[in-house]
Amino acid sequence: MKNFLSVKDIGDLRVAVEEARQVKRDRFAFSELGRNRTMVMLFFNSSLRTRLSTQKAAMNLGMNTMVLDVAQGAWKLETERGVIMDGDKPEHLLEAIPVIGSYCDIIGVRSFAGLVDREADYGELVINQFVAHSGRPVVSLESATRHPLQSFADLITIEEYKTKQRPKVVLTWAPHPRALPQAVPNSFAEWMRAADYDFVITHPRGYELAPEFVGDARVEYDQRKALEGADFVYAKNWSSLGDYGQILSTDRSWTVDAQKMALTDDAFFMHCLPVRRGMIVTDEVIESPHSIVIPQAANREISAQVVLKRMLEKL
Ligand code: AN0
Ligand code: CP
Repeated sequence: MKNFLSVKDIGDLRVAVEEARQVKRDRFAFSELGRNRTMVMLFFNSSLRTRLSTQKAAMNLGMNTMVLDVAQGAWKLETERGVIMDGDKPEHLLEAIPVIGSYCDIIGVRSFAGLVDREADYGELVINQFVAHSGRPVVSLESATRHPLQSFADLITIEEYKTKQRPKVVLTWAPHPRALPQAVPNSFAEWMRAADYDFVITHPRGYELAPEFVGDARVEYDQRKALEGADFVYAKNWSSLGDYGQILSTDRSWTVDAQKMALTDDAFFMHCLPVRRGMIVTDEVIESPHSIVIPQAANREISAQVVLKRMLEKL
């Protein structure tokens, strides 16, 4: 695997899920593979799970890891070409990227959507520069439009918990006080469609996701109708795409509560975390035996390890 930026980079999903099972059975089976190999993880945004699970996955493979928080201690980086750098950013990405590349074998990058310039975000201007100029395989740790390590972990989790061949999976928008990117729902939709589940997306009007991610998935504006008979409920907030980066609603009638879960076929509750209780989901639902958010987060180590293992095998 050269880069890991979207579902396209993983190939056959059945093979990938089988490889994940293998890694999970013995996560130290390939601890020689990464010997004397180094991974740099670069964070433009905060993280708990991605930082720890990806670092753990790299260590399981015997790699050395270095983590850099751009906002804490590094020079602030200019990302646009052609600007006169007379502001607060002393270094340009175009120098920083090859420099970082010279110190490592694999680069992981987290760079969220800015939610101001839709074209720049959907053109993936930051992560694409890493692909173009680092000379190293690049792993997305959540880019402007996708979060593939999360979606892969979501797929592994659904495969572990499903009791039907083709479960009904419902992605539901839920309220949040801050504007969030569309990366998690975009990516989730892309992977669920590739997995060929019975996949439904529900959100208030105005929260339509980009057609290239929705594809032929069913969109149902009535959340209750969407939840009927669901086997998995995946909650997530995102800001508007049409009215780019805006919060159009904080309507708490969309919060996932026990009444909503009662409409489902005893569904499992999922969320990528971090999650705001009382906004996205009630305490009762997230603490219920059918909440699988913790095993879902634990599978982040597994998805990262499959991806890094494949990259190491190609170095
Ligand atoms: C981020 C998002 O919605 O993209 C990261 C989720 C993994 N969430 C927040 O910023 C709260
Ligand atoms: N789900 C996820 O990516 O979490 P972090 O933002 O904490 O890494």
